[in-house]
Amino acid sequence: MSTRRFFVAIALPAPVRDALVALAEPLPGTSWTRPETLHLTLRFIGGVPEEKIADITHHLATVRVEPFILPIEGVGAFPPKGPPRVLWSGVGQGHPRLHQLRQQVDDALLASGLTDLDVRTFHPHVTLARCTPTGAPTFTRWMHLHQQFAAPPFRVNAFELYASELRPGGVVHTPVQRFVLRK
Ligand code: 2AM
Repeated sequence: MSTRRFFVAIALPAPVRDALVALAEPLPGTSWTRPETLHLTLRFIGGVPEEKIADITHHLATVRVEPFILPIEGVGAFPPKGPPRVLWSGVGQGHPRLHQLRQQVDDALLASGLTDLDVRTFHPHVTLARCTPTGAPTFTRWMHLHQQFAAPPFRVNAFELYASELRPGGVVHTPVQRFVLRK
């Protein structure tokens, strides 16, 4: 039985992706996200059987959140201390509709029967790069250089369910279904 991995995310419009791509530079041990796969994950689902997807999309379609404006800004690293594994850009404080959206997505997934959602705090971010733990001073310089970064704010009109597959050329994200935001 095929079990692709799935996740729910906000797709980023081209001007935001362009601004994020401009943060990339050759850094030791660092692999930058391909522009077409930049996204803001709302919830990683993981591997589920394909026959479960209809139920998941049925429940995700019940989400009711008004469209909202989201500025992607600032940069940081996971973990916040020690050698970075991930470089990201975030969303700053606030943005209650983003958190409302995440909560409703979780509620929908739970209602569809998924029980093992990760309980860690939601840190909304766009993963820009993954790093092997080398060159810490270089990352400090990069983060300092871009701490005032701000992508053009954009209107979140929808969210998407994606399938993620590891192919020989790297990870491929395929949109499965788009859910338009509405009250
Ligand atoms: P992130 O890069 O924004 O942290 C699809 O794999 C997306 O789901 C990834 O880009 C990742 O988002 C997120 N994700 C969260 N937990 C994950 C996990 N355990 N394995 C893979 N991806 C995960």
